[in-house]
Amino acid sequence: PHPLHRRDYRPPEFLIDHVELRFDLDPDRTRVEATLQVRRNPAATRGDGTLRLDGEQLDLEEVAIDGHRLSPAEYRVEPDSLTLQRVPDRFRLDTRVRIHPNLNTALEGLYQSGDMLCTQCEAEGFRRVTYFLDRPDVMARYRTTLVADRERFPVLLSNGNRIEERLLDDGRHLVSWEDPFPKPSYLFALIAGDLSAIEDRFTTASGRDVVLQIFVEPHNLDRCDHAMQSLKKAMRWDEERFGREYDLDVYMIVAVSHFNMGAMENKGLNVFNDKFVLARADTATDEDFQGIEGVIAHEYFHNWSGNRITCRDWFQLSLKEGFTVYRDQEFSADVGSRGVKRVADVRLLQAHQFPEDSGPMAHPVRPDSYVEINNFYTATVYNKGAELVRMQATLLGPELFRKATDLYFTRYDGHAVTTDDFVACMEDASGRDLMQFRRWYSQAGTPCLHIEAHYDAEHATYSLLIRQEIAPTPGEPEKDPLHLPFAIALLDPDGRELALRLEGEPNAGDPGTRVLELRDWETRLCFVDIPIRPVPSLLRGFSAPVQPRFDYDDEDLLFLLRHDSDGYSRWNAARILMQRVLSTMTTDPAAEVPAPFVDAFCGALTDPDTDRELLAEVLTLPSESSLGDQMETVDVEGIHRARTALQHILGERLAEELLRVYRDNADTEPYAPTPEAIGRRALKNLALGYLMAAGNAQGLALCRTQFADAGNMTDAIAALRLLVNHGGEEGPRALDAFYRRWSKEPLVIDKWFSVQATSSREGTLGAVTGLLLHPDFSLRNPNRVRSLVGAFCTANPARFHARDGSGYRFLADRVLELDPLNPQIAARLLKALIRWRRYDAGRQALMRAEIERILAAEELSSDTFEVASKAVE
Ligand code: DPP
Ligand code: ZN
Repeated sequence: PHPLHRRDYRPPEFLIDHVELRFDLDPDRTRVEATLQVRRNPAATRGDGTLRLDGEQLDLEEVAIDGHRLSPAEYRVEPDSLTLQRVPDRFRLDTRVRIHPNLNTALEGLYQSGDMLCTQCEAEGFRRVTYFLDRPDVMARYRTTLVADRERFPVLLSNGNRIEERLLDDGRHLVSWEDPFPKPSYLFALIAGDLSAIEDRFTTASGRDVVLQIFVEPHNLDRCDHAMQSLKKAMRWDEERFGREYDLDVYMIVAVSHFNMGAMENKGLNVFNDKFVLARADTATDEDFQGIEGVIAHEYFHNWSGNRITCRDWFQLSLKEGFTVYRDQEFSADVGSRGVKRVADVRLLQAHQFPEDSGPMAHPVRPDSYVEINNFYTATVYNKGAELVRMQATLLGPELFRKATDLYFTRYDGHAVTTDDFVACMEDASGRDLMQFRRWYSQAGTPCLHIEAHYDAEHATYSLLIRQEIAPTPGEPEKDPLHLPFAIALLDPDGRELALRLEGEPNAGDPGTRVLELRDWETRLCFVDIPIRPVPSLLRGFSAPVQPRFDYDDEDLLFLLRHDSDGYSRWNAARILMQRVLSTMTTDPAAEVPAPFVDAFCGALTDPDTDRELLAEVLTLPSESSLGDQMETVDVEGIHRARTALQHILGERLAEELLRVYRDNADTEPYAPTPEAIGRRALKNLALGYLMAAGNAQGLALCRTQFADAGNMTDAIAALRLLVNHGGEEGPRALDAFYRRWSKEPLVIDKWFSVQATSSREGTLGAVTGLLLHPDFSLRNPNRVRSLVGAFCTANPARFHARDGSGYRFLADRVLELDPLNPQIAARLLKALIRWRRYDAGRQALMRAEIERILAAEELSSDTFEVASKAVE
């Protein structure tokens, strides 16, 4: 497989204005007839009239140009294309192909999920449906006719509005859909199934009446409410915050159980992984409820940031994903708690994007090359991309940013554009120069900010020296300094924010946060009129995706933890304190836990004034993986031992307070996923976790009761996880009871698999290997694979990184089994192995050997090949 390069982009030589599709649907054999209106692209250089259409795994039966059937000598079929020579400047192309949805285990194109048929066309799945110019800069209007057995597939959906529906005389029926908006092929969708829907309505700001429907299998009808409420909230929010209205008469969401990604924003017909639709208090956790709200909103927001305005090519993926993630983050912050949301987003970025950015697959937010685009649906493109939009919003301020997004939506409506076009709108609307800022899109790697501070009591000045450092990444040995917003406050001894005046400025502003801009490798700042040594609150709100390095003393961190009004900064102070304690305990198992640390932990735990959800974030120890990220060489056993020991110590020393927190936060009202109630449950279960880690007898009794009586899945699964980790006979018994109760609920059974895969018990790999044979396990369902194999390999470092390499062998075996079935999922799993250079020599050799074993396999998908080969380059 060869890489594609961004610099090779050329406009398409031909355009397709209109597409007419007719599907005779059958899981074994589906016939697809396509009529394409093709014409030369006046904006492209004229070639010799050769038209090469993308197409994979299609059995071609017929091709005709302007009604004349071509003989096989007049076209060429290759495994990935259909080529026609000397075509006219404007013509009608008819093709007829057969496809086999029930053999499609890759879940790209048209496939079978349970009893239904569905599609996934992003990024390049449409070429498995019919021959086409399958690239996002070819935008066409679609009319789609679906024909299928009426008993088996009573519901037939596609994009846009329904324009015809009738019965045929052979027991089949026909439904036609027309989408008035031109769209790229990756936004095409169809659904056929025996589905029920909940229905609601929404009236847009300008008075358009929209029908909202969520389609699910009939037995799931009672768990769509939260998704529907989330959708309506998102529609209103986008009108208010971004001035964006919905544009069709109907908005449909369909939940399917076999899905590679989270969800898909097809025009007017979103297809969702059912995990992000279905929720009822007893089957879904608070995290699930929040995930649903976020993903429903994300896909809805794509209607403007993605569909009306799409990407010119796949190198520009972050144009729609970075911007849409930013939009869904802001939505969740507005409808929930802003501080908590920011902390959660930063935690995610640090846990997934930072490691990616320093590993062998590091790439810029706008990549320069790829072998397989499916490998680039990454934390960098999505989450770092969102941070780039956030920084631009910060640099412009709310009014100008809104002006800039308005300009973007007007200027490019109906077009396929680039991230550069997006930044140009930011510049044009604000008059600012973002030339240097653009480097963020083209340069990989996480910058380090080395910060030094000096307080001069005599002159009452506080000066900072900030140095940027960016380590080389694959293919990019030299880096340039970045332009970034740096938010700072200086706190007086009472925790109040000072009014800040930089040397040379006439007046101080109001007390609070100051956003400064850094551009150079080195920046010196001097604040004047600072009467007393302040404590700096740095990079407030995590104003840029960088790693700040500042040598705080413990006292200042304890002070920030107590006083800082910025949620991120408090959380960060707690993290650094915890990392320090854990790092000492990792190297010296006999080390004492400092008393001020325990006191501060206790103070936060019993702080009545802070949002409980934020407290739960602040009081959670850094994960083993994130502790490993802080070390030169990851000390797998040392970290696990230290973290377990610290949990134990805190649980023991603070038993009384933890028990009180547990009792004070018990649920009294019926379940509701409100920020307040979510916070109570989070804090309660956090307390229970520490008690259980310490083997506290009362804690154990509470945990048993909670497991037996839980009125919601959040509490049930938290108790189950603790009982399983606790060991003895109780864990297996609880697992059995849980399985018996939920065996008919696939999404709950996913959790049952996950709890076992992430158990810290010694025999976990054996248990996980055994579960591969469980009748409910299947390599063909991505959610199931993620819940067992994915969870073990990414969320259980102590067991996955077993010194004997058994975890690595287990993963490589699964990748090799999965690759022929579903390359996307196989390649994604393999990413758990690629940061082998971070480990000791023994583990390095074992990990590398497994990657080499994969590379030596006879047939490898381009997905898996790309990840494996880049890992050992
Ligand atoms: N475009 C989808 C999303 O991120 C992923 N396929 O919403
Ligand atoms: Zn998206």
